Amino acid sequence: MSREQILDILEQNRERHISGADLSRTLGVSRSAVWKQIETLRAQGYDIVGGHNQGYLLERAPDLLYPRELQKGLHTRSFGRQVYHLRSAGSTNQVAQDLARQGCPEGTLVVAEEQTAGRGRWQRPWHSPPEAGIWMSLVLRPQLAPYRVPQVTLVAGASCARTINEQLGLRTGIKWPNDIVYDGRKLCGILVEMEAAPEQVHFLVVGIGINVNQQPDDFPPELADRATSLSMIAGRPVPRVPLARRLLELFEEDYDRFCRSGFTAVREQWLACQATIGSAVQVQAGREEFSGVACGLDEDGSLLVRLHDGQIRRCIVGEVTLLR
Ligand code: BTX
Repeated sequence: MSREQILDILEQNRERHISGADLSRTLGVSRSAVWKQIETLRAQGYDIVGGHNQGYLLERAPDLLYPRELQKGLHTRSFGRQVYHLRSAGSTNQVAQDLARQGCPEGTLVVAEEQTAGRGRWQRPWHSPPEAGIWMSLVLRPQLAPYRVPQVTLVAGASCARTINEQLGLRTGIKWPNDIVYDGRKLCGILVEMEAAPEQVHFLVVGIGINVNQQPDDFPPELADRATSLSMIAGRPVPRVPLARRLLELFEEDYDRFCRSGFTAVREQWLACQATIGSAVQVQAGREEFSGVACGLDEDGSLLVRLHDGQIRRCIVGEVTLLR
């Protein structure tokens, strides 16, 4: 007998208590074995009321990113079909990289309730407190030359913005290349890491961090006026499971289009959610720094910036600051 079977039965009977005797008969185990499994499920966050004599009723599944919860009604081919759920991880990108090296299939997902060494680009830290956000990494194995990998960041950004906007009825924007912002504050970040030969990517790990249920006090002082969360914007707690599930579906859809038809197939969608073009920007690209007005997105995903002397600069990678 597995806990999964008990959960299946309780989920199919949300309107009535199921007696311990019925469960033990159906599953062919003793009533005390059933009780032990119920206690374990409670410890995992499942709100099960009742007991030996009254029978059991599942009142509420926890909003934890358990494979079972994420995969309930998940419409994807490969994204999230294999899920590694961790209470705590250093960095889900690191765990996913290790799995990718061991040959895990495309779409393998690593999610953690908390990260103790979450990272952003250039080894910057990513603050990932327990049960407050979606901290996840997906392993992808596209047929792609390494120079096109920055486009995957844009595809993921477009999918994240689309998911958030659709699920919460918001108008968040993408700050090129990898941040989702609302009212100038960062809500979500994307970190794509790769292992590749000169001509061909071996695998990519797409790390996505979405601030969901933090309150202002949950951010460290240095982020207090630069970061926000969905619940701070919406003014209510936001369930993480449906959001993560929908993100897997929309990201797979966008990624498939990108693999079939290239970046142009996703470019319009990126443009529909962007919050960069038209703004005065400062750009840090390697050791170089320049400012101007972001004036377009090239066919290959590069940001076009018009400098003060009228020249147009293309940025393939870099850090953009929006100037007010
Ligand atoms: P980034 O380099 O663009 O942004 C990192 C910067 O963002 C930090 O230096 C800090 O200023 C700010 N920051 C840190 N934490 C937060 C936060 N929670 N909310 C808003 N701003 C913050 C962005 O890199 C890419 C982040 C990817 C995170 C995911 S989580 C799952 C996966 N695993 C992992 O280690 N990283 C990715």
